Amino acid sequence: MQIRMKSSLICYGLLGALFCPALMAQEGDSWTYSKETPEQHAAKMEWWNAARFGMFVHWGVYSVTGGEYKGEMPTNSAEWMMNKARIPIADYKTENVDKFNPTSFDAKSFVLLAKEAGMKYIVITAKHHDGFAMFHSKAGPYNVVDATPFKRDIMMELAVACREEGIRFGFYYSQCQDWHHPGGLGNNWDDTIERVSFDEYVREKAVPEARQLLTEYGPIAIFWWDTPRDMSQEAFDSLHSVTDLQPGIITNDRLGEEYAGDHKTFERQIPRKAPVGVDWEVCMPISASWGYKKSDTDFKSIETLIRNLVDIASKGGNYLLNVSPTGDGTLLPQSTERLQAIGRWMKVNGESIYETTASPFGDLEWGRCTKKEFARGSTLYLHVFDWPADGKLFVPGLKNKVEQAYLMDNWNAVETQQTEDGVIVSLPAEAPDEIASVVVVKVHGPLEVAKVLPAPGKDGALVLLADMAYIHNNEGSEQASVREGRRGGPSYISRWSDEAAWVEWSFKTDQPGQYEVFAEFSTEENSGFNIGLSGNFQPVGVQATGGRRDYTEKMLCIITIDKAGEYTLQIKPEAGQWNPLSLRNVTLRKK
Ligand code: JFZ
Repeated sequence: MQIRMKSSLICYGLLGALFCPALMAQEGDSWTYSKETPEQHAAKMEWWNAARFGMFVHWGVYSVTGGEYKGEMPTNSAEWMMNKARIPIADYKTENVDKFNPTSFDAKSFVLLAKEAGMKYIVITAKHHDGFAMFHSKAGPYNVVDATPFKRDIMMELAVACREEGIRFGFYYSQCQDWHHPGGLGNNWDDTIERVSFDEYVREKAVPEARQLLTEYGPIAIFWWDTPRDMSQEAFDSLHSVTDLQPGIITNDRLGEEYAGDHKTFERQIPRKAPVGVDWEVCMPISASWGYKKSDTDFKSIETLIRNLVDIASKGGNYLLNVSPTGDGTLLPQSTERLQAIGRWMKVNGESIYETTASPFGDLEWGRCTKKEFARGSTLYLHVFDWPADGKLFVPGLKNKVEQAYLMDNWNAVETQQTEDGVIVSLPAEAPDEIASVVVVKVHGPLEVAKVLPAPGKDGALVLLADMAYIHNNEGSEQASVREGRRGGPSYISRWSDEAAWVEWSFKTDQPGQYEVFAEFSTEENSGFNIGLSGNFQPVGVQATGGRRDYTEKMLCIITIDKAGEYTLQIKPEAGQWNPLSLRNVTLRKK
């Protein structure tokens, strides 16, 4: 387990002075407290990183009514129903708890479906914010065995089935929000509650329940905390230490604020660029809601789901795909069909996902890439989303000698041609798979990939797009970042309010001479910054374009390039003159 602290001050506050000698310095002023050596940590994460694909399950008494309360459907994810509809604890009991009887639930077939989909682990809501335990809690009778007509310990049945089927099993547990216990956070609508302290709730319920889940349910692979809130040192420590009961357990980063856990959690969104230096996971519901919601028909297409999995794997992360059992304990056919379709794809192509690491390339026009590195060579898995019409697939910058190339689907060999700029793979006319066809390329020796720099086109114009920029963010500042354009529009750099944040692009040119520098941007106020070519800066001022969404293209300055070669173009805010820009691109046009 790792805890990352922004500064030693916070570390004293959170961990107590006693623990501080155990802290190891990191770059800057952030700190790490770890009970494991980096080697132990890496070994522990090995299965998780090899897995790449897991099932998330949001299931609770809210599922009975499919997010509906007295004919009303609050506009939110169904597991938030009690909160959004401000349902009194007593009503939630009669409307939902008393009616929870999922008689069609079968743990074995549920786990087999995850396995069929190619998922290697399951993380399920043992207790969500509503405070209801989906296991036979010893901390109180508000649980599936003691309070519902179903009377079966669902977590135990799943733990057993997972163990039998070789699927790793983990618990989601809402440790801070608990809308039922009088000390839990979040319930501000039920005035019948006679409040006790949060620490008392942690002592009486959260810690005992977590301890029970980690001692009575066999090997638990993952503990997935959620919605961290400020808490006392004692509360934090007592929750934190519970997971030590399962050696090798993996925890996410949502126990407390500033707590890094073993992996980073991205929610609903896939990061544009591969996060570096962390293990990470994207959790995402298969439809719109996490918990089963009757009105939710917004199921992601099979294409989106498979390409998401590939996209995430190509950036070195895991996909935790959420499904939502209904009140009878089954999944809707929309979910089942999708899981089975992913499973069919994984049966053929799983080798290109499991045990792979991130792509060695930048953005690829036709799709994604994953890789495996071995002692004497490497395997590249080219995931082709857009099958080339001319049958030529270009792998930019690949220098290694290709030893073998074939289609994953049918093992048919394909021809490759080595060029100065990369490798060209000759493909048959028909894509083996409409969604993602995998071309396996085995190369000799350690991977050698030349970075491919943007260069002027035939018309002498060099376009530097927002998503090609390297953004330098000052630690702790509001982070300038590349954002996806609205409705497929061009990406742009946004939230660039910090004067200390700056951006740069590398490019190459074989056409020396003078270039006019244009930018497409928007800004609400006049702004001043500096443009530099490999360190030579000149000041530039621009006028307000109207609003944040009013983009304009303006010439900013002229730069001179004496000789062919590689260069970096930098834009740095001018202190005192800077007002945030939204920047779509910078274009150099040869005069
Ligand atoms: C939380 C829960 O409130 C929600 O019901 C669901 O269980 C989900 C997986 O997790 O919701 C969050 C938590 C964190 C963020 C957004 C929603 N976040 O960091 O953006």
